[in-house]
Amino acid sequence: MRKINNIEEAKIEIAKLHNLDCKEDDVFYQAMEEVLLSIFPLFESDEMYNNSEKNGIIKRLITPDRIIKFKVTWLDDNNIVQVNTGYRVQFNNALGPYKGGLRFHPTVNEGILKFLGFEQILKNALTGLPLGGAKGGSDFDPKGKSDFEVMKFCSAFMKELHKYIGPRIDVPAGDIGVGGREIAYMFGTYKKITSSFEGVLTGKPYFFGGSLMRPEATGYGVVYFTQKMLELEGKESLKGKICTVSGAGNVALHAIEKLYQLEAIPVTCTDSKGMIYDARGVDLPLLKELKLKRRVSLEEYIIAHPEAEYIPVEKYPENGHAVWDIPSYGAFPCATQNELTIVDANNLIKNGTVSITEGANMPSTTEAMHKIASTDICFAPAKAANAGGVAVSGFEMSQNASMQKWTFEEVDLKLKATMEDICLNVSNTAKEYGVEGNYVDGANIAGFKRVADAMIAEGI
Ligand code: NDP
Ligand code: 2IT
Repeated sequence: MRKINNIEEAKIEIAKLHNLDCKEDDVFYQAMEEVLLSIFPLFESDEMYNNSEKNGIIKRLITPDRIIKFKVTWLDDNNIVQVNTGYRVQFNNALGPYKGGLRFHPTVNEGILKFLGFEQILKNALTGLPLGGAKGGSDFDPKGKSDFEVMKFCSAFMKELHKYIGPRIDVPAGDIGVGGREIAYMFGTYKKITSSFEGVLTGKPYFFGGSLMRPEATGYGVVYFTQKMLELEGKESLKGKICTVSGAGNVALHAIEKLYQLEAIPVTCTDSKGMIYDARGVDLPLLKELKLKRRVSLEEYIIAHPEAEYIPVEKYPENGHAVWDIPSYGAFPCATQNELTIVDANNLIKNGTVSITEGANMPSTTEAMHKIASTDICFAPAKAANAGGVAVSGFEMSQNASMQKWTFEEVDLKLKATMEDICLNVSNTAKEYGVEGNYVDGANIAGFKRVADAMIAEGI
């Protein structure tokens, strides 16, 4: 197998092989480039993928099946008509129905959803479940909206989206800005329009079709993956260790919860306005109250805990984030894309961090990832480490289809086994392709092979 000597060389080879259709500075390019660099050795070593010129496998993989874009009009509490844009990127269904979350955030655009949809294809492949890849959402900002406004928006959004989804076609779920409340409103509207009670969305509340443990699944899975990776790499477990976490939403808070259950000490969390550093360990019940119930800024944490530190975004280091300069054994970026920069990577290295696990989708910049890859830090990439959320979504689909309800313990056992299997598969694949310990390449190669094999077998 021919080794890539440097990234520039690989980029030139990839560009020669495939006429890539996107700009170098967007997030979709970033996600795609990372995957293509990882899988490049396959084109050198494997007869089937070698033929990629002929079977067009890369071009087919990086081109979404379809991008649906629609207008969403809704009435705010002042009876003013508001207009947002809705999207669903149905990327690839070689392995199963399109599957992936919906993001409601003012920054949402086609490029972000293409990057998320692309990542989702390989992530879903890694779970071993029959799931294709998709992503969707809207530039609607749920912040500061009343509950009634959120309901009206969700209902208007589903009035369009319902035309394109179905339990065997495309099954959306949550992501940033979309949790149980939003999924329930969308499910209610889908049911009214179609008169059909079916598993068309996952992440539903438990009392009408949701799976136990879906809210916890991504965060718990991130920690299960980390424990297994540390074990495989011969490092000490998380027990008794200081950990830093970013984000204060669904993924971050449940990662913190699992860290406490394993007797680690999570000392930070962040939101879009700033960071909390509580050296004794963050107060999880208070965080849940502030972020999941009251939906207010983290700044209120210090009203209850004046001895903790609050650092607003304006005081972060230039091009960096204060959270990644707090010394820790394990770091868990769980907020959003590109929240861990080269400045942050240098701080994590300087402070002797042992593991970095991506809970968010693509939280590390390309530069940061390359820097970390040149050290012996154990690095768990998002598409492997945060796959627990979509795995339990898959379990929810199974429960809905068979009209069954699994217990919390049953789902937890299956989640843990799934995360450990993914970790082993990724680690073994890395070994097989001569990049032992490189979980980024291992995840990209293992995910790609599963999807590519199905695409080639299914024909064009
Ligand atoms: P939530 O909406 O529950 O929480 C997001 C958190 O990140 C909030 O604390 C939010 O701050 C913060 N945040 C969002 N955008 C930014 C930004 N631009 N800058 C700084 N902070 C920001 O989302 P989730 O926890 O569900 O998602 C977090 C990450 O995990 C995303 O990358 C998502 O794609 C990924 N993910 C989610 C899964 C799931 O099952 N939910 C599954 C796999 C991955 P604030 O409170 O101020 O808004
Ligand atoms: O990024 C993700 O994996 C998710 N937002 C969850 C997708 C899902 O379908 O559960």
